[in-house]
Amino acid sequence: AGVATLADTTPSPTDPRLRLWRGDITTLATDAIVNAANSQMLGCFVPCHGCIDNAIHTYAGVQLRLECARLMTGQEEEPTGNAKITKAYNLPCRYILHTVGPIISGAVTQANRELLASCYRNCLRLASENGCHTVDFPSISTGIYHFPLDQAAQIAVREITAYLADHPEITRVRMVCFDSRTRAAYAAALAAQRAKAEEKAAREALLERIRNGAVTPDDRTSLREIEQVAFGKAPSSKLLRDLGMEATPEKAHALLLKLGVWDNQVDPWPAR
Ligand code: AR6
Repeated sequence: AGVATLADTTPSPTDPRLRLWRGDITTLATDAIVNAANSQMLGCFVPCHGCIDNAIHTYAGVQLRLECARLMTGQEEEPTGNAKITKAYNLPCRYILHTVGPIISGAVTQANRELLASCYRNCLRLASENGCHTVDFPSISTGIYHFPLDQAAQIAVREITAYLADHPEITRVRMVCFDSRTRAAYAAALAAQRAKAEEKAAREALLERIRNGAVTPDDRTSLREIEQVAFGKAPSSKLLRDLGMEATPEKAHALLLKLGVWDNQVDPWPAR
């Protein structure tokens, strides 16, 4: 009891270093856990409050509040999206990364999304700079700050995956989901990411088969289907050559449309 192993986690289908786990972040022996803080960065002051900031400060001990106060000397507020690092005192992890997520009131704006993304990026950057290999995130901003859970999950999964792709020094990121609703939202975000990755891979493989003149009977069927789409103009001869489809411009045009190389609204062929 009270001990979590990797066997308890669900790996991301696109990068097994990213995992989901349902539980309490203050129990984890890891290099760094992330705190969803407020802009004062001194911890929650509401007794018995259910927020993560309160749990982390309670279990880390009062020394954490003192270190935070020292870090905030001469600084009134921590900007949203930034991150600071402290020791973890009585917690079993080595460090705490404190970040302030965006507060949502009304519709989510692009600025809100970018700030949430930068919370994840800045925490991971700080983790790398401080020699951390394993990092555990809560679902930032989706509690008291009211960021819609599904959108927040997509942003978190996207940012963490993108960071991992360029940073092999981070060997494991765990998304710690406190309740089943949060767990379900992050599982759905991972599934959506996998579907997107599979679609992209399938598209690239089809393009490759066309270039190599190795179109399969299944490809032919889908090509026939898309030939039914009406086209006004023909694609450029260079693109056709690149696709190895010089003889059938309509097919190439239709195929590229289907492959999402351009969308229907945009004229892909400026006057030649
Ligand atoms: N372990 C993991 N996740 C937790 C834990 C825990 N022990 N406790 C809560 N969560 P919130 P916010 C989840 O409200 O929305 C504070 O008062 C929780 O279920 O803690 O970023 C700060 O001082 C939810 O999924 O953070 C700020 O004022 C997620 O953590 C404000 O709350 C975030 O919920 C920050 O709001």
